[in-house]
Amino acid sequence: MDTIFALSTSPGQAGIAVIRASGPCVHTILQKVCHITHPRPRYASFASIYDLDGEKIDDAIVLFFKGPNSFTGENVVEIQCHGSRAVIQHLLKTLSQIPNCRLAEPGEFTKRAVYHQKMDLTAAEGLIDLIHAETQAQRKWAVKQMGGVLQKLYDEWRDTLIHSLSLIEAYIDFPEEEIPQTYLDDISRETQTLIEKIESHLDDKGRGKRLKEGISIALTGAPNVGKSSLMNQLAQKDVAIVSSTAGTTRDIVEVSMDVSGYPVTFADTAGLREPTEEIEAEGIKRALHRIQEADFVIAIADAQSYPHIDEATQEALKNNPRHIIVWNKSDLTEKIPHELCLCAKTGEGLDELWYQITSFVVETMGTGSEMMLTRERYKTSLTDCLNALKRSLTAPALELQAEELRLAAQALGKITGRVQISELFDIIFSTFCIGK
Ligand SMILES: Nc1nc2c(ncn2[C@@H]2O[C@H](COP(=O)(O)OP(=O)(O)OP(=O)(O)O)[C@@H](O)[C@H]2O)c(=O)[nH]1
Ligand SMILES: [Mg+2]
Repeated sequence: MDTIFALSTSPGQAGIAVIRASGPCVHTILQKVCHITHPRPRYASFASIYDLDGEKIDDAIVLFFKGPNSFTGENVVEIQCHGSRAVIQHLLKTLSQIPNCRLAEPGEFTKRAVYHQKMDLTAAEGLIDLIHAETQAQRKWAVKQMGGVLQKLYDEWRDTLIHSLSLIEAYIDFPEEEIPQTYLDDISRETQTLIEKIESHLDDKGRGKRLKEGISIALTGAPNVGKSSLMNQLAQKDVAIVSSTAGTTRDIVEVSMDVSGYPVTFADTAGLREPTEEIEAEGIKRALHRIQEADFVIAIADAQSYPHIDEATQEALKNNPRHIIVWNKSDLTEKIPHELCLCAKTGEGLDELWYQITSFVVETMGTGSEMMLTRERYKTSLTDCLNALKRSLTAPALELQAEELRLAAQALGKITGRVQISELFDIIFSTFCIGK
């Protein structure tokens, strides 16, 4: 097996850069580059590092991890050198000159960790998510997944299945003995319980998807009511063009924000009306689509026309029951009691709107203790498992029941990587960055 190496910190200038290598040539690297012949595992050594011609590259801190007690399960060395482009470039070039050493592919360190059973696939995916986490809720769930919550759950379910399966198979192997009815009843009961558990687990109300992709909130209303002005207030920057010309916004303008730790994408859209020309018509078409797809819609109306809301907006809101109405331009009229009023020009009333937005987000995402299904592949395999379990309940023969239970166990094993699935490995690890 090759020894792989990569820059594990982000490229570019920095105080310190970490270059990591894993594989059988780690000792050669320690000797030839760090001039260390007897590395002490897990101890930081201050060492000068050299290229293969003996020219000093830099001073560094060198850490050696002896396999299997390392991230990848192999021998690993981490070189913490100074983070200049020149140092990094020269060190990487030097490592590439050592026979059987090559630059790692994206995610290859973690891939090796999975191969050496340091973690399962769900934990590895938790790690990918942790690296990409931008909000606190994303970080919290990623840490949990990396810690093995999903693995534990799926392994438990798989063990139950394998237990049932082994009971049945014992009787298949000895057909002269009839399987006692109480065994069959127990297996059916266990299968039924598992079906219920998986069904409730699968129904995560889209939380996992939203945690990963963001909760989508769309702004809508007639032209000129102040959607773009409100967008700029929410974003606290000038992201959308504001003008007194009706029909200014055409393209969807998106801004991603962190709301109570959750990722939220706000979308400013074209004002709804009978379009005056082709481009506006396209803008409105996109707006209507976004309103329909959004998790939550903020409809803006002009406080001066209270309580009238234009037809087009009313029509659009029928397609999305999760919406609130905000009366804007409150500075131009008397206060309207019991309504959410706003002045998007000055930001007055924004606190109340933020309160409503935050409440929606927190309600949608739950208390934080729920399981999240952040990947489609989990859902696909869980559904396969569920279907096989259901089929097993009505299987006309013991052999067929066993086959369905085997398929169900395999589907669960596919999530954690308990079965041989090298093509799946490639898909998952290609989304990593190099050096992890
Ligand atoms: N007085 C007052 N004027 C506002 C307020 N909010 C927006 N406006 C003005 O209303 C006009 C339209 O604002 P926009 O934010 O561009 O409205 P819009 O809904 O995005 O309009 P379209 O993109 O054309 O659909 C601008 O002249 C804004 O300055 C407000 O609260 N009070
Ligand atoms: Mg606009």
